[in-house]
Amino acid sequence: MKITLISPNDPCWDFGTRILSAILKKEGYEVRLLFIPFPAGQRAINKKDLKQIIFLSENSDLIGLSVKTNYFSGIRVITEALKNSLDTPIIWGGTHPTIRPKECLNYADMVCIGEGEITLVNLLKNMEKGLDYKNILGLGYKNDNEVVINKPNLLIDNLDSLPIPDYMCENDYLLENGGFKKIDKNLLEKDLTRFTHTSKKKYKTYHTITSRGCSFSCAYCCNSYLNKINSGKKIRKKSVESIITEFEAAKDMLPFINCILINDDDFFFRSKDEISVFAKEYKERIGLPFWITGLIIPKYSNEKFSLLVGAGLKFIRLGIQSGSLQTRKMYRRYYSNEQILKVARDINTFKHKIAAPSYDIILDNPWESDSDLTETIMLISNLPKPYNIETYSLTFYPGTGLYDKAKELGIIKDDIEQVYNRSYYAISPTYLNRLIQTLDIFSRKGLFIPPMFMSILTKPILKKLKITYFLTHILEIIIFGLYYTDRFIYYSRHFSEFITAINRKKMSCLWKLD
Ligand code: B12
Ligand code: SF4
Repeated sequence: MKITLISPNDPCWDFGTRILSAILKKEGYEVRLLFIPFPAGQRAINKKDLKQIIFLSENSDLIGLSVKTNYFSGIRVITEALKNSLDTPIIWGGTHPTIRPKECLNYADMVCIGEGEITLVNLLKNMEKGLDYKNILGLGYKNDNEVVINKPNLLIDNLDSLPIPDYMCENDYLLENGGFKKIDKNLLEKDLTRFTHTSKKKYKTYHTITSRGCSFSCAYCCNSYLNKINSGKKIRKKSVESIITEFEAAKDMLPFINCILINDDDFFFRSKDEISVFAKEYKERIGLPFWITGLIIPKYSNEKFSLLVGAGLKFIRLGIQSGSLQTRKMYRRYYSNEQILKVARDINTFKHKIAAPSYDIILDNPWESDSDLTETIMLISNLPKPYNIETYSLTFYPGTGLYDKAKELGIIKDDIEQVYNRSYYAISPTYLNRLIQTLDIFSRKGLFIPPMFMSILTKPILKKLKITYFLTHILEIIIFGLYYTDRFIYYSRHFSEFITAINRKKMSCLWKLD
């Protein structure tokens, strides 16, 4: 049987699709992968591209599409085009169908709820044998006009049982400007260079994830929903040996890689002993610089961090989210500013060995007051230098506590426009948001604004004096002069988000309470 899997992600970081492909190939199925990287919240896909997608999906026995909320609209357009031209059954899987299966069944014939490995193989086996597949766990489908959602499948407890993600480039295609290109190792090599956390060196990064789930349940994150449907089973991890074996295989498959990026939600969940074994094995058997993008403040340990730096850790990203205790409580992130500063100071002691750490901040929270934002600004300006700040515009993903709250209060009236099609990069250009972005721009340039100066800039009196208008424009010039030039390469990749961000400048605030 032949299966086409369509991913709206970049070829270098769709772990779900890569692992499904490996599983299906192991079971003897023929797999074709189509990567159609969508900029978040945008749906630009033209007729020529759609024709090629149809052409490349022809003669498949099943077409599977991976759907995150931000890609719902684009995937819907592709699905409708496929349905208009082919009779092939279509299944959607991923976070969005897991959370909103009924909605997805308006477009797809079937949906996969939760992890796809077992469900997809069971489905294909039954289809192959002509057996009824309607009782398969984790499957949702339409029975005439009735929607049937089966119970979710059991989670894969032993992640070591999974095969190495499929990077064989046997039958993979990437949609770029000008149409689909067959992915070979050369194209993949270029692609792996695109996403680096430092512009100074062109890292060819192998992206991966060594665990599934998170021990936290933040109010804006889908893990809060997944933790519920997975009956409290929060986190599963690969053994150290299995991780190192994967990295060795990655080096064999992709001999050009010179860096590894671990995308786990919560890597520091591992015990000190485990991290110590990992560090030793990694240094001896892999020896490449590596990055970790999931460190949660309460899980920080200087001993673990030191072991990882010794093994080659070069970059770390942490979520602070807000400097306001009240906002963090709302997010269910329970730690104090003192804890954040302590972790930041500890990390700073490694500054000669690692790149500047990156701190995530969430903006555009409709329940945050100016004084909450001021606390964030003051916290950032007190962080030990150097650092980078990544700002995101709060997006209310379905299934999360904050989505429910925003819906109840009438903040979200139109899910498609206000959630699905919304770019999480489009920060509203308010004065205080600008100040935060300015701190980031300055820090990226190695310049740091003293807290005293920020404390003056955030004084409410400045607003009353109407000086904010003037300051905003000065900051705008700085932003365009430093920020956008500095991030030109990044934004050329996310061009439509950049345009959205500029357009948003015309709006005063994205989320307004009625
Ligand atoms: C690693 C990660 C990333 C990585 C890699 C993204 C990727 N393409 O997978 C990076 C850092 C790039 C990333 C970016 C983003 N991410 Co992210 N990310 C994750 C994280 C932590 C793990 C995802 C993962 O790889 N899991 C392991 C793999 C094996 O699982 P999986 O991808 O879900 O796939 C399994 C099933 O879903 C299913 N499945 C998936 N597709 C299909 C298709 C078919 C046909 C079938 C049958 C089954 C199936 O089977 C797979 C194997 O079991 C999740 C958190 C989470 N709990 O999932 C967030 C998460 C998926 N990300 C999320 C978001 C929003 C984003 C961003 C859009 C925005 C942001 N601010 O982070 C960007 C998008 C950038 C981009 N262009 O893709 C949200 C999605 C919310 C939603 N409702 O859609 C999540 C859930 C976190 C959250 N905020 O709540 N992310
Ligand atoms: S710590 Fe990160 S991954 Fe875990 S629930 Fe919170 S936001 Fe989600």
